[in-house]
Amino acid sequence: MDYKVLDLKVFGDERGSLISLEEGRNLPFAIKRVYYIYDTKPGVERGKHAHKNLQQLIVCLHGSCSFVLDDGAARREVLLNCPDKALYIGNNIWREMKDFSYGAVLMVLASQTYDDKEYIRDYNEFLREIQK
Ligand code: T46
Repeated sequence: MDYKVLDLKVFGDERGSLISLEEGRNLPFAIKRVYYIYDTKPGVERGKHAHKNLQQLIVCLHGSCSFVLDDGAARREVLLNCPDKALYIGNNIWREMKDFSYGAVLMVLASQTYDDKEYIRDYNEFLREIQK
């Protein structure tokens, strides 16, 4: 399944912590878009789609959230609960996000600009797409 959980290097000292995401070093693509998700309401689930052509790196900057990842053959669950952990997701992975803690903030770095046409929002269509 085309996903990875990366342990990011923390530059920490008595002043606090700093993490850098840099193309070619710990970021496997050039960033074309950044978005963030916050103020999620209790019990909500988000995502429930796959992308035909999009790589993303996701960091939970505050709080926690779970990702369910599915490549049509297996399902994995990843808990993001620390800013020094990043979730990389490649193409053709169905994702669902759930269990957002109060005040959770997710930052997402994306390899492409927003294009609604490259989303697959129907699970059966996703299964058909990955058979091709
Ligand atoms: C993903 C997960 C992790 C835009 O106009 N531009 C954008 O760049 C994005 C990401 C969204 N939007 C609009 C489209 C919808 O009207 O914002 C609204 C909410 O988007 P969506 O329902 O797709 O949000 P999530 O949280 O279900 O999914 C998002 C990303 O869309 C998706 O790529 O992998 O976060």
